[in-house]
Amino acid sequence: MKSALITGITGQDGSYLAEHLLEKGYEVFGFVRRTSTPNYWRIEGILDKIELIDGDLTDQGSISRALKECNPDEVYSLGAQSFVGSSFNDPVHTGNVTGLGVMRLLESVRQFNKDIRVYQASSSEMFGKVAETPQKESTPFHPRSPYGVAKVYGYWASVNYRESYDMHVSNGILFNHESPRRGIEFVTRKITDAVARIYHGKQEKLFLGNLDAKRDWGFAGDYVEAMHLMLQQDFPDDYVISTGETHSVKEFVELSFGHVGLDWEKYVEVDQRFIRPAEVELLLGDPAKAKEKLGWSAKTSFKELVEMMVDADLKRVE
Ligand code: NAP
Ligand code: G4F
Repeated sequence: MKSALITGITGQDGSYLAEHLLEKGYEVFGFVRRTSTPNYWRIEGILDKIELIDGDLTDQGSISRALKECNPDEVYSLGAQSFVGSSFNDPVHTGNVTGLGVMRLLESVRQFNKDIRVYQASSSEMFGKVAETPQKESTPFHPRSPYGVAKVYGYWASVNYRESYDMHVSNGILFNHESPRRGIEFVTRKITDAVARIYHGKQEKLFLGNLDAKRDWGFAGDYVEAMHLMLQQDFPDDYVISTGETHSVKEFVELSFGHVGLDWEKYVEVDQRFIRPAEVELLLGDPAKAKEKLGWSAKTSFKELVEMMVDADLKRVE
């Protein structure tokens, strides 16, 4: 039986990945930080099937101890301060967790057992002010936030450990992926939650920032399959994971309100508080390499994703 350690198991992707690996017969361990109130809502259904190990990505000793405790075949490095908006307010903390945290993990793996395969959760935010469209593995990086800068550090740390120590470390350059388990601060979930609350008479307005930003949005459940596939390859590599379609925030809004028969223009207002100091205007990924080498492609359409999220929030709010 194979085993895997997932950092960030309490997050959106960690929860889907844990379920996917359990289905594949893995023994699954999760690296979790202590919080005053446990936030296990996403992994509630599998708590009796996984083992949680305490630690924090800012604490090298805790990472090394976790590796010794579970001795995994694979490590999935998903733990991060992952919200771009907050990274402008806590840039140093974001750098410490999202950037240096990756280096700590890689170094602990190298010292403990360099044959452990590692997946690094890299991001399309690294492309930032995009040099070309669509973005592919060879597109130069130009991050536009402290989060993006930290992810570029984690990306190159991963490449460096692969080249220096011959370790099996792969970067998944994932474009935005969403689900009913998405954090409420991200724009998609903020919209679908508001649609449900407005529909049920519990909210009057939805305040948003830049409605013209475009993203390549996919479903998180599809994307975790690509993470696993990367670690099953003979050689480590870097892969863009995306749908190959881009849509604006406004389109997401229109479709979400339209799904419950509401006219979005009556409810949505632009609020300067949600405009970022620097914006990533357009992301569109080219997933050709993932399709060719991993046999992976996104299964869920944009419309299916929006409707899945609105329906889940309608049910929850009701
Ligand atoms: P998420 O829901 O925000 O989850 C982040 C996870 O990291 C949570 O489990 C969180 O734990 C954990 N974490 C935060 N700080 C930590 C620390 N100091 N020590 C240990 N764990 C810590 O993010 P996600 O959407 O699942 O994304 C997973 C990864 O993929 C992240 O690295 C993200 O940056 C990257 N990524 C995401 C997307 C996307 O569109 N979702 C796209 C590209 C890349 P708590 O529950 O305790 O907060
Ligand atoms: O949903 P967002 O906050 O996601 P963003 O910034 O694209 O980052 C997400 O995707 C990255 C992959 O590209 C991940 F690496 C990262 O961890 C995270 O998961 O914002 C999407 C867009 C932005 O252009 C933002 O300015 O929506 C725009 N937006 C407009 N109004 C808003 C709002 N974003 C948020 N969060 N809240 C708003 O009110």
